[in-house]
Amino acid sequence: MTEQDFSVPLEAPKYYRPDPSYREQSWIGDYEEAYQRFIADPDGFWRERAAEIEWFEPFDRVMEWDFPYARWFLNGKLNITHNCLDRHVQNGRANKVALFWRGEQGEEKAYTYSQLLRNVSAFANALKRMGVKKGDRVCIYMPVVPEQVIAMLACARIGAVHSVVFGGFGVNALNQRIRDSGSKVVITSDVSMRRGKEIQLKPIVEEAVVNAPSVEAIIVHRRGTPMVELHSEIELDFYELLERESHSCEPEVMDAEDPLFLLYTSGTTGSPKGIIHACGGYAVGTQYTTKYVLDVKEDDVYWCTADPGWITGHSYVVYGPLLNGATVFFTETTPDFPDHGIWWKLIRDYGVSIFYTAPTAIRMFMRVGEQWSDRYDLSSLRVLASVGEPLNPEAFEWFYHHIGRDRCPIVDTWWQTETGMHMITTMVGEPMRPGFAGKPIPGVVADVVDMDGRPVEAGNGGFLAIKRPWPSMLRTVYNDDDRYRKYWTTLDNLYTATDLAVKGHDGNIMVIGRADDLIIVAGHNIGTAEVESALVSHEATAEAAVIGVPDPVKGNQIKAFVILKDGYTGSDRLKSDLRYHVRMTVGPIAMPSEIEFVEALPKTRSGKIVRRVLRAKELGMDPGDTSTLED
Ligand code: 6R9
Repeated sequence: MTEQDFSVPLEAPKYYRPDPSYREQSWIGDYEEAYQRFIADPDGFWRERAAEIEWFEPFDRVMEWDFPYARWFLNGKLNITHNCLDRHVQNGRANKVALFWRGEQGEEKAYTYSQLLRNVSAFANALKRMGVKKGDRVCIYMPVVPEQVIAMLACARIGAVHSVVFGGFGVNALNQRIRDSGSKVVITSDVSMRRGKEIQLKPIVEEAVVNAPSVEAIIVHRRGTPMVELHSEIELDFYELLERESHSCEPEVMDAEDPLFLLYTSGTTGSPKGIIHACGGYAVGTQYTTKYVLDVKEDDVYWCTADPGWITGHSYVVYGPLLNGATVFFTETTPDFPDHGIWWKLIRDYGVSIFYTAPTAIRMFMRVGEQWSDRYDLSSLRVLASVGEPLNPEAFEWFYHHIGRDRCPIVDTWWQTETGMHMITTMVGEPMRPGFAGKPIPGVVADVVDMDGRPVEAGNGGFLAIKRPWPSMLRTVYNDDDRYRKYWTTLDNLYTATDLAVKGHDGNIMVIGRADDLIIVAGHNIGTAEVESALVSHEATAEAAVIGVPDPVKGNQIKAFVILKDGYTGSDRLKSDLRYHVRMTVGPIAMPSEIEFVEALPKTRSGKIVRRVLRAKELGMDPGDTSTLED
């Protein structure tokens, strides 16, 4: 890739500036100052962050770097659940609500910190009694219910390594993950709820364990009506187990480098990778970023819409907020059921003050129109945040005006399953530039580099790379250390997962998307996200995906799939409008040669468009494994 392949739009950058009170009252304060303090003494910076959690035994060194392996907080001993639960119970938060949960049918549950601790301890005792020991893998395959969080924390309490599999995956995906991890126990629910219907999970588990000899028991959280029967010898009831146990369980003393969990990434090619995170570094990284990036305060009601089955749910529904003693709201409710106003109603009803969601959800709300959110008083909101995909400027503006009501900062957080915590963002209180995620957070050294790992000039594009280890980085890929090493060897000793990005003249970074989402047209590299963003900025477009289709002259040409907003109908006239619009926004080289209007786009369950499937369909090829896609 040459440095001229990307360019920042030529117009003067547009910034949104939060009220100065945000910066004054934020945990981070002045970003530049905080960043310089980190650069002056990186180990000292992380030592201070590590002092914000409790250690059973202090560590004797902050970090040891033996390329490409880093060890953090050496010989420190801790348990993350002591920090998520006991510590708060002992320090005046015993009766503070830790979890507010709301089901699809309107049912509600709340757990105070002391109630959550008692449940986690009892379930941890049950796992122990079944013979689950430190280091054993436990697969958790559940819907978004409090029992899922209890199961995760109970594993962490006794040092078992949880492997959460998103409850929307099918038999093959689940089987592959159970076998790769060698899970000893599978914890599931009989059903999950989706738009008023019960989806049976238990039959999926039954099939997925058939050729998984490591599985000794299946624990079923029974919630459907009528109550499902437990058949085989190895099936046990979640609450029967929990209720006969004592409510106190000493946390296992974990070394900082012991594995905390593994989580499989939704790779676009190859088998899924089991990303391993370590106890100490992950606790420090998620505690730090939840506090300083999302600016969580004592009285906040915090809602992150991710499923705990993804890394965002691990770090920013479960561990990060609980490490900070926050009140977490979460729900099984999809954003369109019973209608498109439900999320805004929940924000109003629970007084949510920090709201963290994904661009795909925001674009869906844009598509149905702001009449749904306009109905609700959203004045409790203080901070908005986004993750998962580039937040294109149109989605930024919509989120800012219609949800934040021109008042709340938007924190667009770039990070990955592999990074465990936020890496690049615009800190609360700093000027926001739509389309740009922002700058590396204090603690992170990142840059946009060329193929040889050399920083590109401002205004140019390249690979997003991390130059210094960080505490919550992945430690390896389970059973596949070669794939771990590849993260560090692709770009000459820097970490990359080949996201493409552009470095702005103001130091802000615009993330374009994964390099495999790149189309080369007549020798020019064109990021699919750039073209899609242009299409979405047209008034008629709700969502768009583009792919490369082979062309004898140009190598590739661009084909676009477009979902129109309600009220627009596809016509040839509109097609040429859209092509002209892309030509004017990105340039003639990015102009799609073909546009097809569609009703839906293939997406992963976490909302990422899977262009590979569109491409395969277009070219009449086998789309490969589609078991991980949305219906
Ligand atoms: C946290 C998460 C990681 C990939 C990442 C990038 C994309 C995530 C983004 C973003 C632009 C953001 N991504 N956040 N792109 N702006 N704010 O999503 O983890 O599921 O592992 O995906 O998602 O391409 O490399 P994960």
